[in-house]
Formats: sequence, C-alpha cells, structure tokens
Amino acid sequence: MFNLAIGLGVVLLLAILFLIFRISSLIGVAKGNTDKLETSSNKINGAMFLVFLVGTGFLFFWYSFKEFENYNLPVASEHGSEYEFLFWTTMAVTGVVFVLTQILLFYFSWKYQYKENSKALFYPENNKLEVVWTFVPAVVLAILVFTGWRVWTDITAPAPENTNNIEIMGYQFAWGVRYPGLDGELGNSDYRVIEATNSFGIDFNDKASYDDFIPREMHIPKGEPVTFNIRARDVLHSVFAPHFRLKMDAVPGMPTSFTFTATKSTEEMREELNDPEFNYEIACTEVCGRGHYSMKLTLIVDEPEDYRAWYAEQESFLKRNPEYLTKVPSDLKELAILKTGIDNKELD
Ligand SMILES: [Cu+2]
Repeated sequence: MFNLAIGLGVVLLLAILFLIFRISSLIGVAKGNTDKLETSSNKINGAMFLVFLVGTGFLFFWYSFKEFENYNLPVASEHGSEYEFLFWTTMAVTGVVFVLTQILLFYFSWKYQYKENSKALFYPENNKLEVVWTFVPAVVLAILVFTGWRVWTDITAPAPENTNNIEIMGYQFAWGVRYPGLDGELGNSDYRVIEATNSFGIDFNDKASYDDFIPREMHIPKGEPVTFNIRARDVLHSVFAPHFRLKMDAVPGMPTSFTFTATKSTEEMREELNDPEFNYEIACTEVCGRGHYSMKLTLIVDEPEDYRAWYAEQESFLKRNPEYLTKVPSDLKELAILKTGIDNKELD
C-alpha cells in the first residue's frame, strides 16, 4: 500500500512537471518566439536522457546487490555447479555489454543533441570497424551457445538405470506426486479415468500401478539420482526447484522429465543457512491462472536410509481406497491384494 502511494506520487509529480513544461512552451508560442523554444525543448529532452541513465543505473545496481542472495541461492545438486559457472559467465559477458551500451546510448543522446551551429560528420563506411563488430560478438556468442549446449546435453542426458522415478503432476493449482511403490515401476495413467479420488487417472489394468502411492509430503534421497516424470492435467505449468537449479515445463499431453542428484539433505541445508525452519520448495514458474502463486510444494531431502524407511511406511493408493479393486481385472485381483497388503476381511 505504501509502495503504491509512492508510485502514485511519482507519477503525479511527473505529470505536474510535464504540464508546467507544456504551459511554458505554449506561452512561448503565444509570444511568437518559436526558435528559442526548440533549443530549450532539446536541452530539456537531452537532460532527461542523462537523468534517466543515472536514475535507472542506480536502481539497477541497488536492486542487484540488495536482492543478490535471493537469486543466488546455495546450490544443492550435482549439476548445479556446472550450471552456475555457465550462468555467471553469461551474466558477466552480457552484463558488461549491457551496461556499456546503455551508457553510450543515453550519454550520446545528450551529448549530440541539436545545436544551432554544429554540423553532423558524414562518415559512410569503415570496413575494419564492420569486421571487428561482426566478428567479436559472433565468436563470443558462439562460445556461449556451444558451452551452453554441452552443459544442457549433460544435464538432460538419459537417466541412469538405478534412478528413483517419481511422478509430478501439475494442475490448477497444486502439485500432485506419485511414487512407484516397492516394485520401482510407475503404473500407467490414463486421463479418461481421472475422477475426484483417482485424481492421477491411475490405470488399474496395469499391475505396476497397484503399489503406487500418493504421499502428502514429497521426499527424495540425498546422493542418488532422482527422475521427475512431469506431466500437466490442464494447462501449462513449470516445475521449478531453485536450490537444485532445476526447471522443466509441465505440458498437457507431452510428458517431460528431469534427472538430478541432490547433494545436501534438508537437515544439512538448515545447518548451513542456520535456519531451522528452512525447507526446499518446488514452485510453479509458468503463469497458469489465478491461483498460480499458491502452487508451492515442500520437498524434503533425506539421507538414503531415512528415505527408505519413509518409503516403506507409505500405503499404496489402492490400499487406502480399496473400492478401486472393482476396477482391477478379475484375473489380477489376487495379485493386487497381495501387492498392496489389503486385508481380505476388510473387503467383505
Ligand atoms: Cu502452475
């Protein structure tokens, strides 16, 4: 509210200044001295370029330093350091060029404003200059693009066989998580069988689905490869876990995935940051509707043995919702009961 008031105040002040300027020009016109008017308006415009350069330049540096910790979170994944190196190299190269060109752009607009007796220099060509400013950016950009390509190929390389597969489904407005259960294999899903309880559309014709479980909290093991199998139920979403330098779109009808290895458990990160409340988070980073901001999921990184213990405790979806046994083909029913540990007596 306070910020809004300040913003409105600034806008109002600018509007008043503009009106004063406008009125004084009109008075000039009425008095008939239009030549003077042009020079003074040029001077004002030129000066405003300088004011803009200094003002926004100050804001740019002030904000970059003030928020530095928020966009440079500690890295907690294996590929993260490689990613960081590339990110900061690109940032340094483009940052220097950005600042220099902006300074030149606004400074020159002020310096070379119209003056009555000055004459522009006719300078039609300079081949050497052309070659230099074509060649240098081409080489720098080629290096950045090819290094980026190599890092990206590395990061998105096929998952190793021993990876921990976990499914993440984005929907308006939350994330759902499904684990493959003790068989390590995620069962098929089918959007046509989605309903209120079976919100994932688990397909009970697939025997791999019987021990799949849908926990309330998301856990992953430290130091082991984890693959997020990502899908969306309605519109575009995007899985974003900044500490792991992980971002991948969730696209309806087109499964995507991201494999990574966490290097610091939640407990270790709490110690490192000296913040006992700290938790890793997954956010949605694709504006997906009104509740976009609320798509937040807590992610807990456990030591592998704690993860196994937590994993073994989870009850399968089918065990929690035994009414879905009716969807299991009759020849697989026995297997489903065995796999999920449903008590036969409960069924009668
Ligand atoms: Cu979303």
